[in-house]
Amino acid sequence: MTTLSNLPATARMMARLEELALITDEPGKLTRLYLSPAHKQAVEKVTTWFAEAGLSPTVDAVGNIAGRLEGRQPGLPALIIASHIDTVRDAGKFDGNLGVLAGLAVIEELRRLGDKLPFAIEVIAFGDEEGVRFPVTLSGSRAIAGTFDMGALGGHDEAGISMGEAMIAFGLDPTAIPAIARRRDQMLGYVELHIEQGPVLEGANQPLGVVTSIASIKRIAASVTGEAGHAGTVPMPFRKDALAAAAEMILAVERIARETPGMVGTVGRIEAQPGAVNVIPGEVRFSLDLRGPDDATRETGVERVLAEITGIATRRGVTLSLASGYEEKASPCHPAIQAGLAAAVRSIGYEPIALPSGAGHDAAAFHGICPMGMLFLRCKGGISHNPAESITVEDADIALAALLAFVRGLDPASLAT
Ligand code: HGY
Ligand code: MN
Ligand code: MN
Repeated sequence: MTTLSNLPATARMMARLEELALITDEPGKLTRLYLSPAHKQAVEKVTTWFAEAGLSPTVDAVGNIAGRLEGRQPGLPALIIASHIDTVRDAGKFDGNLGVLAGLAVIEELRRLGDKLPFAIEVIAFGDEEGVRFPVTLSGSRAIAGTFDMGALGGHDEAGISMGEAMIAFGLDPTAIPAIARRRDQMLGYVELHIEQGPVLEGANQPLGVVTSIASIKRIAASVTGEAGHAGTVPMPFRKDALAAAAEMILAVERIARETPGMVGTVGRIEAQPGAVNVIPGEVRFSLDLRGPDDATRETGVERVLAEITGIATRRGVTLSLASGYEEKASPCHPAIQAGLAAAVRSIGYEPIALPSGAGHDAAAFHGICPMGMLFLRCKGGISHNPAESITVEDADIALAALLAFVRGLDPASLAT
């Protein structure tokens, strides 16, 4: 069983993860949103690491960092090993960042071993997987996959800054985005190492999982308009309390998701205006994140939620308006990549657990574009999107060994279908 624990690769990766985790927009917690000052600093740091590894890194028009290790001949189709370096607010240090630095570590090991593969490797650090700042997400991975929607440049953040304006302020040229797309013949496939962000691997007492499919996701921005009023003088029957209405809607989301096998529903953000203790809230905005293991489950669940919250609005005499945001169909992982990852996990002495991903990932942007797959690593308590997110160095070691074994064992012909 070849592990890397006696090699600097794992230790160096863990040290880099700690270093990257210090680059934040919010001192005292890890928050690194797309095109923020912290994202800029992180791009500089990761670009330096890619350059030190001899990857001639470039930063493209959406802020992706791409480095390339040539195969036996220059210009061969590339296996993309990637993930994201943006985070949610008050994030853990491994979500996304682990996949980028593991790709870098694998390339450093290949160079140390002197391996020349029958394909190139591109390691890419995407900057907008979380979609926390702007209404869309997967901006970086979709640009590489050739599916970036230029209309997304008009989406605004909470400060009213559009994505296009933020790109220009970051030093990027949005007009150059279409040129980022890789041609299909340049992409052999896509593989991403990511923490599981759930309890399955821990429950199975196994360090690694092979993802079967990535969740079907729909995000909607909801706003409820009632009537602001005096908290002391408006009798209850006369109220059009936007926050009380939103609260009933949120409980309906929870109930429908609980009743629907495999579905999850989350209201992660809510704001009430005018936000004074003695004023009946007149306006409430909240986020809806609805998911299912397949499109049918998710779409049925979304229909039920929208019907129910519309009914609540009517009954309460408030107005509900909905703005559709990010949507991603379920993305099954390529069988040959699943098989290759499972064989690699077995080759280092572990049992690969096949499991779906409830989380969205950049990998989903490559579904239908090129063969795509994901390797999951166990994380403590399945906790993620939380500063308590953690992995062990032993598991990181095992993940690197598996990813390296996958890459070294990959037959490009197996991905030709
Ligand atoms: O929301 C997600 O599932 C991912 O973490 N962006
Ligand atoms: Mn992630
Ligand atoms: Mn995440």
